[in-house]
Amino acid sequence: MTFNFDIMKLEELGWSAYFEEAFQNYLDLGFIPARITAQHVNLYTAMSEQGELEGKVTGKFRFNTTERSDFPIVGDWVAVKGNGITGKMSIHGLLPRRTALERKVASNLDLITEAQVISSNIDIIFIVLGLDLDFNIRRLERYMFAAHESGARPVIIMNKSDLCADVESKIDAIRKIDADIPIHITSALGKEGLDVIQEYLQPAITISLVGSSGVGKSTIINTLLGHEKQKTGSVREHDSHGRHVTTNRELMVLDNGALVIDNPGIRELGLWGNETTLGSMFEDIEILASQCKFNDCRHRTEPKCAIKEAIERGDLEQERYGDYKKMQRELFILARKKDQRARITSKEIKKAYGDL
Ligand SMILES: Nc1nc2c(ncn2[C@@H]2O[C@H](COP(=O)(O)OP(=O)(O)O)[C@@H](O)[C@H]2O)c(=O)[nH]1
Ligand SMILES: [Mg+2]
Ligand SMILES: [Zn+2]
Repeated sequence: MTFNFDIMKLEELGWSAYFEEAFQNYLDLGFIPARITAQHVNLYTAMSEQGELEGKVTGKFRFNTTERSDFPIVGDWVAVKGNGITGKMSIHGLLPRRTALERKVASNLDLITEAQVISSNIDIIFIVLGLDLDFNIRRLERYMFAAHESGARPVIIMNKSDLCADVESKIDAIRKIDADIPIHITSALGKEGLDVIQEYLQPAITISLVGSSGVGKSTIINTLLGHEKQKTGSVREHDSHGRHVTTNRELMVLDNGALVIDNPGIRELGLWGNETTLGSMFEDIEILASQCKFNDCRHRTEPKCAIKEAIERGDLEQERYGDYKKMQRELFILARKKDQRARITSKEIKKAYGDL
């Protein structure tokens, strides 16, 4: 028997009554819970009460899983057969996710209608923006949508304050799309503004950092860790694109017990979710729409359209309305595709098994 003083208790890894209940079915079968900390193709690393374990999903798991999103990802709790001495495990089951940050799988031909889970069982999402050339409100709206869908609490970090002279106008622009979301200004390089960020980092709280490549996510984590763990890349000055240095997601434990997930930059954030979330993000537009003369107003040429009037008065920005329409359209297409896929699947089942 070897003793590993680095072994963490389940609660320290974010375990709660929610998972305890989900784990009941596995308990009597000799499985132990483990939390996925890294993934290299199909090889996973996880932390458990037996220490760090490494292994793959079983053949049976693979065989029974049809959806990409039902495979484990960083942040997930899994039921494993594990051995702390050899450090090996086999993954037999995935516990239901308490929260999940998802996007639509990016596919060139748009043939795939599937969710990709970015990180799971997170409490807080740091949406990191670069105050240099990266600042983009449209992209932020997409991150906010994904964050609201996830069930975790979004917080905005505007990094690289040392490279921006006009921070206020950018805060104003964010306030227009969300009046309440916490916004923090930092310079990870200059180690400024990070004490406020520290307050979010509580023991057993899981935080995922998202944002474009090069905005400073890894630099922020390194600064919070107090040492260089995550590789950072320098930004080419003319286009503000960081080199892709973080290729894999990783869950790390900070000295104070907070759990932090670094992510590679997401180039394209396809919406995955439903219109209700969009409605709560664009409440002003929904309220206006309810004031149009016609119930089925499409806000184009109809008379007494509250949306058109608000745009003319300058109370609603044309651009904001445009974003709303665009996202609404994307979600409509998504819903129809999901529907179609479900129908095909049931048809396939019918073909294989007949009508029961
Ligand atoms: N000027 C400035 N540069 C920063 C700041 N934070 C990070 N950087 C630089 O931006 C580049 C990309 O940072 P990195 O942490 O790799 O970004 P990531 O892709 O989001 O993880 C690196 O060269 C960092 O040194 C900051 O606050 N100010
Ligand atoms: Mg990085
Ligand atoms: Zn209208």
